Amino acid sequence: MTEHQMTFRQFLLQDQRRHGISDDLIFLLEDVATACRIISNQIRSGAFSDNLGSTDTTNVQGETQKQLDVIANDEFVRHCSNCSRVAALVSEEVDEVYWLKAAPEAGDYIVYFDPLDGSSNLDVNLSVGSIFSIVETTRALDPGDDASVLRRGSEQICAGYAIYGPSTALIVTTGTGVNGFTHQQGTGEFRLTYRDMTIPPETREFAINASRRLAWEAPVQRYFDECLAGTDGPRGASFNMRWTASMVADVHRILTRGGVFLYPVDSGNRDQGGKLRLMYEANPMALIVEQAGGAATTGSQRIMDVEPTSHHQRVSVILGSRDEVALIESYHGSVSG
Ligand code: P6P
Repeated sequence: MTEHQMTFRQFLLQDQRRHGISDDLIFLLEDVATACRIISNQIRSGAFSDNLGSTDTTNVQGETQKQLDVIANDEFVRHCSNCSRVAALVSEEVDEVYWLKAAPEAGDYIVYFDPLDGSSNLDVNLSVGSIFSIVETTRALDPGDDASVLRRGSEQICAGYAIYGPSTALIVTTGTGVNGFTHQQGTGEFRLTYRDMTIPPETREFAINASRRLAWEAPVQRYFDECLAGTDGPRGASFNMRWTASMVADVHRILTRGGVFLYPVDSGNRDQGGKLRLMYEANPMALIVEQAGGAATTGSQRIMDVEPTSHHQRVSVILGSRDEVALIESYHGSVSG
């Protein structure tokens, strides 16, 4: 069997032999893969099962829920609940923490997830994704005390995402690099197709919602304007821009060919602390990006060092090619320094 044909399960068993990941984590990751496989099928058949529309409910973020947001959330809850080691689930779609064990123990897992990120893209048939993060608790959780699920991103043992694009792929790190698996129609297997993903340190491509330029803080405006100044400007180079309105799709492109992604706190979202959420968007993507040789910062702090204060906390996100991220951080430092 060539590595390219290796299934997700076979890769995880190889990972276990090489790095000692536990049976429970393998089972949990297989359950996450099953949830993503089912969500992918729901999306692709959505037009025929009339579930692409919106519900009449809003989630904790104040966003109108798509039917598929609810379906994807329920699939993650159903499948992650199979593992007896999962003590708690934190979902972007639900205010309260799902407590799955009356007496959580040290060594249990907490799973944080955004079940369907970028779901506003569903209406226009563009890429969406699911994001997940797994922490192994070193101290018993206090069930019912939502604050007890708060962990820094540096405590993650695993993170990943599924991208539902022209093909469905599952990208995962368990702390020893980043690997990706494409869903194979017919067999239903996720097969190894992206081995040891790495992000080039330099880039000439950035991803940002440029319509928010007037709201950005000075360091981000400076970075953006210098990129647009082209070869005669201070960067001495021309830049390309991409913005997909799906963090998963933008991060996947950066993992595939480099780049930098920015969703900074600005005057329009500062009251909420930013747009993107720390526990189930920024932290998992930060682990993946760092494991691929990139960097992930708030502009002033490494994302995975942020001490969380709420499980739906938002944060400024700048991540991707490490030299570009370092330059943007230096602009922040020159303002605050
Ligand atoms: P904007 C999707 O709603 C999301 O949370 C991320 O996936 C994405 O990067 C961002 O928001 C898109 O934001 O400003 O383009 O709507």
